[in-house]
Amino acid sequence: MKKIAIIMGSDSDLPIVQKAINVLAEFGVPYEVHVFSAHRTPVEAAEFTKSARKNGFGAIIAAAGMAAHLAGAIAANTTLPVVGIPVASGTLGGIDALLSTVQMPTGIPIATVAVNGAANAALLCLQMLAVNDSGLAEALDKKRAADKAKVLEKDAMLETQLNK
Ligand code: RP5
Repeated sequence: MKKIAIIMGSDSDLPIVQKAINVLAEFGVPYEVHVFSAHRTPVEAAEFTKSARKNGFGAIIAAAGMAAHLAGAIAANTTLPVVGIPVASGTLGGIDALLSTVQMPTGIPIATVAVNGAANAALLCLQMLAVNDSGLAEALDKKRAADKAKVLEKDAMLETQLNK
C-alpha cells in the first residue's frame, strides 16, 4: 500500500496535524510525519518531496500557518496529489494561511481543506488511495455509515428531550 506523507511547517502545528495522524492510524494506512518549512528548511522540504514518489508515497499532506507557502512549495516539486491544511496560527485566525494555500497558479494544484481541517485532509488522501484499493474503499464506506448512525442517534436523543 502507498504511504501518506504528513509535513508540517513547525512542530507548533502538531496539535492540529494530530487529527490527520489519528485518522490514518484508524484506517491502518502507513504514514510518515515530518517538520519541514518552506522558509526555514526549503532545501530539505524540496529534497523530501522530489523523492517522495520513488520512496513509496501516494499523497502528501502539507500543514502550515501564517504565510503558508509549504503546500505550494511541495506541489512545485512533485506531481503526487498534495492536500493543504491552512493552520490558524498567529494573529489573523487562519485567513492568511487559507489564502496562501488555496490561491495556487494554474498548473500547480493543491486540494485545500478547511482551516485546521486536518481530519478531512487525511480522509481525502484515503479516498485517493481507495481509487485502486477496494478494501480501503469498503472501510471508508463503513466509516460514512457509522458517522451517519451517530447523527441519527443524536437526532433521536434531541427529539425526546426537545420535542414535547
Ligand atoms: C508556519 O509558521 C508554521 O507552519 C506555523 O503554523 C507558523 C508559526 O511557526 P512557529 O513560529 O510556531 O514555529 O511556518
